[in-house]
This record gives sequence, C-alpha cells and structure tokens, in this order.
Amino acid sequence: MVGAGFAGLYMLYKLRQMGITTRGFELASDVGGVWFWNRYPGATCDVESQQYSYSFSDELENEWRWSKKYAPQPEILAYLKHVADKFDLRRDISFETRVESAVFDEKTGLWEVKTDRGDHVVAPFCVMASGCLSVTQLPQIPGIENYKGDVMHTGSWPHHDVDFSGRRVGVIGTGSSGVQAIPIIAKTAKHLTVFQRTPNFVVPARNGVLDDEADRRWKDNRKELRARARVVGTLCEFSTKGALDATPEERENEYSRRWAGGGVNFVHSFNNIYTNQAANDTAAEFVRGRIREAVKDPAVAERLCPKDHPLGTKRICIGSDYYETYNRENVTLVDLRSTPIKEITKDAVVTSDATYPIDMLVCATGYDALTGALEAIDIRGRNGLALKDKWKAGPRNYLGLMTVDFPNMFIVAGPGSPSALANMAVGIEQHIEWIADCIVHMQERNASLIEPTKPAEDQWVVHVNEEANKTLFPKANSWYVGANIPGKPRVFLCYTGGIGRYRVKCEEVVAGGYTGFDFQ
Ligand code: NA7
Repeated sequence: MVGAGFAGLYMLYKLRQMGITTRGFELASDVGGVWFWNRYPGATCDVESQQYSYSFSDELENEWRWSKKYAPQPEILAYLKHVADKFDLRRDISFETRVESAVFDEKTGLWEVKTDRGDHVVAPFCVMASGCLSVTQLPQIPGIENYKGDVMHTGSWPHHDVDFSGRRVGVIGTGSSGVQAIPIIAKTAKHLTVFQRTPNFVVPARNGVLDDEADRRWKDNRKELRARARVVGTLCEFSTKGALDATPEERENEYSRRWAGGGVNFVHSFNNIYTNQAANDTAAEFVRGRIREAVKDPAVAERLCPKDHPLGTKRICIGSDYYETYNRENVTLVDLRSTPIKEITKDAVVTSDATYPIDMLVCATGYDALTGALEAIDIRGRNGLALKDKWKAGPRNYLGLMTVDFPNMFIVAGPGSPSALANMAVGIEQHIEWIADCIVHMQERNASLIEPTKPAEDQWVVHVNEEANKTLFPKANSWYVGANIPGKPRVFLCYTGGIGRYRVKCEEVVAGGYTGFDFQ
C-alpha cells in the first residue's frame, strides 16, 4: 500500500481487521498525507472540520473535539496522528520511503514493489492511496534555478517557522493555497508582491470557534448527518430552485445571506450554478460586486475580478480577509496576464514591464493532480505495460478504482472517481470499504485476481466525460482538466455525477456479481 494519509490509514485499519497482513510505504516521516506537507501559513481545510473526518469509529467520533468550523492544518494533522496512535497503525508503515516501482508478475499473479530503501515486497494486492494533490508543481520560469533566496512551495513547506518580518516576499499563485497564505504573510512581511495569473472567486470562510453546542449537535445527530453526507458528500444548504427562476431581488438576498454565512454554501444558492452559464453569471457578478466593495483601488479590484471562467469551475476558494489584504500599503498585485514574468534572476522577479526585488519566493502553484502521484511510480501491468503509457492520452479506468491490464491494483480517490469533487473523507471511506468488500468477496469465491473488462472501462470513461460535459466545469483551465501542467492531456479528471450516484453505481456493480469485472 502506498500512502499514509486519510486513505492509507483507513485502508490499513480495515485490512488489519480482516486479518490481512499489510505493508504501507510513505514518503513523509509520519502519517498525514497532504496534511503532513501543507504547513504553509493559513493552511486550512475548505470542508468543515466535523465533516472532514472519519465516520467508521463511534469511539473516535465521540472522543475527538474540533476547535474550529474549518480546521487549521495542525489540527487535522494532530487528528490523523491520533488515529494512527489509537489504532496502532504506524507499525505497518515504512516511513521516509519512496515506492519506485510496482510491477505485476503474470507468472505468479503477484505485485512486486520496490522502494528507494531497497525494500522488495511481494503481495497479491497493491493499493495506491497516494493522494490526488500530492505531487507539487513548481512554475517553469526561466532563471528560477538562479534565484538565491528561499523558494518554498506551499505543498512542501519547511517544518520550521518561516519568518517573513522585514523581508520582501513574492507569492506566485492565487488558488486555494495562495488565497489562504497571502493575508497571513502580508501581516508580517515588509512587502508582499502577489503574482497573479488567473484571479479566482474567493468566498469568505467566516471561520470561528466551534462551540460546545455545535459539537454536541453534531455528535447527537451524527448518524443521520453521516448518512446524508454519504449521499451528498459535503453537507450544505442545497437549493431546489434555479437562479433564473428567482427575481433579481430574490437572488441578491439569497447570495447576500449565504455570503454572510460563509463557505461553500454560496455555490449552492441555486441548483443550476454548476450547469447553466446564465445562472452562473448571476453568482459571479455578485462576487465581483463584493470584490469592488472590498478593494479600495478600483484598478486593483478589477484585476482581482475573475472573468475568464464560470464561478466554481476552478475550485472555489474559501478565504479570510483575502480581498481586504490588497488595501494594505505593503501589498502589490501584479497581473501576469498583462505583464507576464519574463525571468527570475538571483534576487528578483522580472516581468515584461518591471523588476520586483524579493528576498523570499513562495510558490502556491499547485499540483500535478490525480494522476501525478500514480505516474511518479513505475507501475507496470500485464506484458510490462507502463501505466504512464496506457494513460498517455488521459486516465482510463473502471469506476476510478481499477484499470485493465493492472489486476489487483486498487486506486483510492484517483481519476474517474468523485475524488476531490466530493468531500475527500466521505469519498475515501466509500472507496476503502468497496475495496475491502471486494477482497472478502474474492476470498469467498476463491478468486486470486480481479480485473475490469475492456468494455466496462471504455463505457466508464465515456460516462465520466458525458457527466463532465453536462456541467460548466470543462470550461475552466483548472487542475481538474490538467491545464496547469504543461503537456498534460486535457481530460476532465474527476467524476462529476456526485458521490451519491457514484456510490449507487458501485453498489449496483457489486449486487450484479461485480458487473464489468473478470475474476480468475
Ligand atoms: P491551484 O488551485 O492549482 O492554484 C495554483 C495557482 O498557481 C493558480 O493561481 C495558478 O494560476 C498559479 N500558477 C501555476 N503555475 C503558474 C505559473 N507558472 N505562473 C504563474 N502562476 C502559476 O493550487 P492550490 O495549491 O492553490 O490548490 C490546490 C487544491 O488544494 C485546491 O483546489 C483545494 O482542493 C486544495 P492559473 O489558475 O493556472 O492561471
């Protein structure tokens, strides 16, 4: 098993319960996955803490108390460490170990896994719990290698405190990570220059203390709330009304109410924001109005207004004082669309019209999402076929869980599954439980191999694309379509049909005797 984040820890727990010996490999020195690496200032989950947690253990749910509506990274990491301690999971994980290859041996029907520490493990099953946002992407800017100051990526942040005081800091990237880090860095940096390629829609988090009553309410009603989350992913106030069926005044009131409440509820103000451009435009215009209100300099406000993609089609950012930060005297916003970066020198970022001397460079430039971590490993299936080659034109798999020619290799929260579009905690639990049930099923029918059929895989790929094309998502150049990675094929990577429908499909497959899979 590769990875000891949310997915790997639960997989390990589950397999141990089933009496299956498991060996986990993890690059980090401890558990946590993205929450181990993302230690940048302001790092916070954009799903509410109570919902972004495991539901499999009543005891765990009862004993853990979240302090905030949205948990900051240290608290999520503490939670995952607590899970590892409580269930004694670390003893089956080799830390600081990179899996270099996983090769299926057709003669033995076993997987052979090799690591950079010289491990050579042979196992009937291979589970890839390697994360969907775990391979960081540094910007490919001429001269970046000559820069003499510190370069830090938000997704592989140093473990020591980073002191910005008295320093001129540059931040490249204004996605979720940049949006969270920028207001905090601005508070102590001598000067902060933000290099923005695409402005994003940022809704206020309105984060705050989770009081005893909120804690009790969740714990008392947990069973029902969790059951509902299994259908919808993240519990929100979902509207049953279309935006264009409301009067302009009703729309304004609804958007204002949700804006005041904070968080992703805003995107669900109406039920067609993700699917209807005109409906989406009304929500987008509302946000642009708030930006123009918040930012004093009209020229800066205009640069911050997203105009090239529908709201929510790049993951909506949840921020705290993001737009207000641009009113600070020590913050400069550079619009890379009108003045692109030409090069980075030993001490400055040079755009087409100016030179910005900086002492520290923060890259909030994202990830090679969903396929990056899988393709970083030399995974080979039947006839020595490399996964990388099979997926050259985009990932192909069945239910996002398994791929033809790679028997007994399960992928957790990978491409073709709801993954990052669902609440990751909910999606991961569903995947792990499906995989565990599948292995039990194989034991019962005395099967040693499971593999999807080619027609099932082909149909799933078509279905994933059809579902994506019913939405506005493909319109944006986002990491959901791999647009942030030069040369990556443009394919919509997540299943947009919803975790509820996806779950039903997975259950139907099982009820039909694992329709679309062959057993040996
Ligand atoms: P994102 O959302 O991929 O954001 C990366 C940002 O970096 C985005 O604004 C990019 O602009 C920008 N970027 C990337 N490469 C460059 C270069 N070469 N030059 C200038 N700007 C660049 O990553 P995050 O870490 O913020 O968030 C990832 C997910 O983690 C998030 O969606 C949540 O699910 C949690 P672009 O938009 O591509 O023009």
